[in-house]
Parts: sequence; structure tokens; C-alpha cells
Amino acid sequence: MAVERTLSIIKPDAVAKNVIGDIYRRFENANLRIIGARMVQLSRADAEGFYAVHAERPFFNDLVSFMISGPVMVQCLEGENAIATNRDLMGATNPKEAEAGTIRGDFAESIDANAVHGSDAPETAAQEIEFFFGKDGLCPR
Ligand code: RTP
Ligand code: MG
Repeated sequence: MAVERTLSIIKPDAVAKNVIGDIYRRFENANLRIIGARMVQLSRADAEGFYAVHAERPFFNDLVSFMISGPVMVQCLEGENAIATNRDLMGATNPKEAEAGTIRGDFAESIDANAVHGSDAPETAAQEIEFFFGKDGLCPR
């Protein structure tokens, strides 16, 4: 397994529930290191740019509106197999299908308010990390 980086977002619903620390604990328990972190209030243009890959999907407007409804906590995670490890911690996109003990199983309310985002592949991870942290905004160690 290779050391990878992935982009994680704690979405407005989970920030509002005051569970950032609980979610960070899960990352660290899974041997993922937080090598960059920012709390951000996204603008509509920011969210549309971040989710441009979904622009033609029927849920795009709901997704963008939700992601700008309050601040989000954005982090770059690094570790062995980080992309899949984070997706396993997150659980299924639809919380009705997410297992108990996953972040979405424990905290998500709906397919929109589903607590977290995680990159789904190395290429998207690299793009998403650069979107939030630029070329030199990380503290790897
Ligand atoms: P994410 O990108 O947020 O980590 O979630 P994901 O990979 O599990 O899901 P993705 O297919 O990339 O969709 C991005 C977000 O859009 C919302 N969505 N709504 N109404 C729907 O059918 C629907 N499908 C997706 C979800 O909030 C999902 O996280
Ligand atoms: Mg996705």
C-alpha cells in the first residue's frame, strides 16, 4: 500500500452538530494524519467550482445550496491507502444505507446533509487538495 493524500470536508450539518473533534478522532485512530486544515464559509461560486464535476446532475443545486448553508471544516489527510481508508470511515453516501459506526451512519441526516465529503480517486484528490490548499498550503511531516 502506498502513502496517499485525500481531501476531507466536514459539511455544514456536522459542523453545526459540534462533532468536528469526534470525526478528527476517527481519522487519527485510523492512522490518518491531518496535514492541513481550514474552516471556510464557501461562496456559491466556490461550491459550484468545487463540485463542477456534478454540474449536470439533478441534485447539483441542492448540493451547492447545502454546502454554503454554513461553515465547513476542510482537511487534507495523509496515510497508507488514505483515499479508501477515509471512504470506509465515511460510510455510504445515503445515510439510510450507511452502517452504524461509520461517520454517516452515526451523524448524517439525509443524502444532502450527509456529514462529510471525501475524495474518490487519486486524480480528484490532487485537484481537490490544490483547490483548498494551493501548492504549498500543507504541513507534511
Ligand atoms: P462526497 O463527494 O460528498 O464525498 O459524496 P459521495 O462521493 O459519496 O457522493 P457523490 O456521488 O460524489 O455526490 C456528491 C454529493 O451529492 C449529494 N448527492 N445527492 N439526491 C441524490 O441523488 C444525490 N446524490 C448525491 C450527496 O450529498 C453527495 O455526498
Ligand atoms: Mg464524491
